[in-house]
Amino acid sequence: MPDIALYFVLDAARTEVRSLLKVRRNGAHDRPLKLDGDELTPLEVRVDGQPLTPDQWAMEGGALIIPLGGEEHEVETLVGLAPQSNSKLMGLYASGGLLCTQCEAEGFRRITFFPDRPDVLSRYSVRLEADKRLYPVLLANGDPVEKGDLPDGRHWARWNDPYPKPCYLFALVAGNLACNADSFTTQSGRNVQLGIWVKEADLPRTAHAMQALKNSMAWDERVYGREYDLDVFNIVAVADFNFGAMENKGLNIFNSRYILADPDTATDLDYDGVEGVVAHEYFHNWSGNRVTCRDWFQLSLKEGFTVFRDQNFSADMGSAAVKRIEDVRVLRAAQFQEDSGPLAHPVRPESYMEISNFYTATIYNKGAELIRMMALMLGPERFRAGTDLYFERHDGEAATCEDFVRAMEEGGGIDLAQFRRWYEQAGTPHVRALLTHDAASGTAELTLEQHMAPTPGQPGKLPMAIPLRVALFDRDSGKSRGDELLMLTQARQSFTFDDFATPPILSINRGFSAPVIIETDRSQADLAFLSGHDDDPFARYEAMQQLMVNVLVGRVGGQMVDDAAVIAAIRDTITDPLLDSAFIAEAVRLPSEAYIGDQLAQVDPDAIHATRDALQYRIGAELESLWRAIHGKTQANAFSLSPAAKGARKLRNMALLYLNASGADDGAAIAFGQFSDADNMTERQAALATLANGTSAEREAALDIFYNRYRDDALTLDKWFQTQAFAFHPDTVDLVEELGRHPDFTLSNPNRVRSLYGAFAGNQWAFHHRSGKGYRMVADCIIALDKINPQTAARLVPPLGRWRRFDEERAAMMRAELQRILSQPGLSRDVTEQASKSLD
Ligand code: HT7
Ligand code: ZN
Repeated sequence: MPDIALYFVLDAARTEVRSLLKVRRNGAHDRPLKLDGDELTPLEVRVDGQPLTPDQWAMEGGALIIPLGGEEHEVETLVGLAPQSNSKLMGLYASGGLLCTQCEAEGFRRITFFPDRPDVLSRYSVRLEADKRLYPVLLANGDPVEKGDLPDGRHWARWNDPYPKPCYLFALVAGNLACNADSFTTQSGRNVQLGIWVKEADLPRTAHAMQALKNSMAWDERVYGREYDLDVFNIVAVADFNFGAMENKGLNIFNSRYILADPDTATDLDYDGVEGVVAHEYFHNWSGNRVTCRDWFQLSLKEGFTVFRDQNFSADMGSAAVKRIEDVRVLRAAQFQEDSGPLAHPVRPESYMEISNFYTATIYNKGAELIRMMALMLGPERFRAGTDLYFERHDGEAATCEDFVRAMEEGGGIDLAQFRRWYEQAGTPHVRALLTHDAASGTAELTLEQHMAPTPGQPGKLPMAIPLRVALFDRDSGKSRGDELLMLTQARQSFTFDDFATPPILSINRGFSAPVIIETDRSQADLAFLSGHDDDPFARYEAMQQLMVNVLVGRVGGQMVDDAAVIAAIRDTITDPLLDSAFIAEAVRLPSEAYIGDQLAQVDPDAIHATRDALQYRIGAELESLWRAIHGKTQANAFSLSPAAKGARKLRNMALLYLNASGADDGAAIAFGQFSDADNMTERQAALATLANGTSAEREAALDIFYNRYRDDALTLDKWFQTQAFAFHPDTVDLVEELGRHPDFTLSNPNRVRSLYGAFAGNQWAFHHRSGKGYRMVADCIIALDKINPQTAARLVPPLGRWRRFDEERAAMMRAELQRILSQPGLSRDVTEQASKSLD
């Protein structure tokens, strides 16, 4: 399909789409032309200008089948769409008065008949026509070429995209939008017009996104030598969106959550989210658009690589150490859980029922770790040689993960034969590390053993190639001899280190060099040493976490484990003048209840909650005066997004949390004071969250004030729902049930659904309430939402699929809910796949 011309007559109730396809037979065969379609009816079909009668074409499961005689033809179809009734938010749909599209993965077939697969690359010319009063702005991919007015208050615009692209990158937007306009001059001196399009009232909230875009453009030139290739780059923010954003060529469409930010409504985390997602979508212009995927099994080719690129960009824009800690926390929470459950799949999957279910933490975050390991093994110059070769060799092509690995091998000069298993084998490797010391010879020996548990469809696993950054610390001097990169390639392997008079202390998987679970029997004393001395910030953080995990897991298992080492390590950390505040806040944060559960053979949500709460109380009470002092340090200057200011807010919020955990009489009053006085959302929401965990009178007051202040601002009201759903409150399960009936709750907006039910399902203590009510509520939501938006419904299923990890009673109730979901008539393919795999 070398060329496609599309003609849209746009209207929310009834849109007409005429498409003209240049069709060329691909190879020697006599099969008819098959054009994918989903909920489409052909109103006209023409071949080479001649109308076909209905007996000259056929419908086959939504697809249009047209027998064609020659080698080349022009095929024309006309269809009618109803964007305002499209609640799936795939294809062309209406959102807050706008008309917009979402085509990845298979939405284009809901707009027109077309071979909807990523390896069909075509040049697009698009004409949009609409009522000028309702839709004064008409945008599509590529560059604008012509526009004009029509009688009866109508107008039109034509856009051409010179770069052949797969149809999943097609986009249009029509609406009443205001533009934050700016420009960027590329390294070769070309001027690019940048536009961020939002509702007029939201314009003041677009500055951060624009700065992020310009920083991303400069960063991709500097770090990867990649320049932008069109004259315009537009971004549009929409309120109803199934995902974070979409990298359509020259016309990115965003969930407004990842564009709009100001200090009054966005937390520092939200600001970072905007920066990261703007960068991610921009970087796709090369890793995804110029080089795209041959088929959807290769999804991680673009997603894993692009996540790796956006993570490094954000690290360069702020604190690299803290960014790495945050990224690993997300990986462990989302991907390690996925890898150990019924939905585990390789980074390059071998089958799927519904591709939308495969936009997972494994494809994105583990995929990024694979690229990170290759970059580590190659070093910066050879990695850059590999990416240069990849872009040069595959520009304009639909490529595979194998193509990427081969470019790394040839460009970087490395053998990745065994490394390829990371793409094939699902599951997280466990690495057991044992360090022994021989005083007579002064040698230390590190023995590493790896194993991987079976995953669905993969009963046996082969050893992986695991790059582990390691350092040994001399016990007497407190110094290490520096970092070494060890390659663990066998099931069991030993490494020797000379000249150690006394047994050294092991620092392993520094920087989280490989996405594995390390098992060691390092003592609490050795972990305490590393938590205070390790010169790798990630390893230092990790030692602190392990210290805490040992206490928590031991106590949940009924052992009397002393917490003195934890409290001393926290005291040393918060009083260390050389550490920055953001790092301190990360280091002293207790592991989440879910993470503690992951370390146990069976999850006991009540015992975990009580044990974690008790340790939090001890840390709060023992160090109360220090928490008070930290919290009392208010910021002298006006609000700023400098790393120092963000770090100070993060640490102050942590101090507030521990102060409240200490049981101090004035805890709620201090939290309410912070809530009332804050000049920014980071401190306001943290105070609200702290109050929401308790039962004070201030809790209700703060929730009411927050609601009344932000009731007309959907993105900020999401925080009100989310904070209550996340709260460690004894009645969270009942409160969430009530919130599901709140007049501001709606199933038609994915952000709102995720804020309430997504957050609730991530609150281990509340969701796994022994009554089973949490399971029933989430299942009810999935069943109701499936009729409106199956993609978003399917994303709520995985928490129910973790039943094997719980006691028999809870497991039975979770299974019963999965069975109830599966028994619904007309259930979508999306939810059917997730629920049936979860039951297996
Ligand atoms: N590549 C984009 C994926 C996406 C998506 C997938 C399924 C359904 C809706 C969707 N919206 C966007 C986003 C990204 O990774 O950049
Ligand atoms: Zn992406």
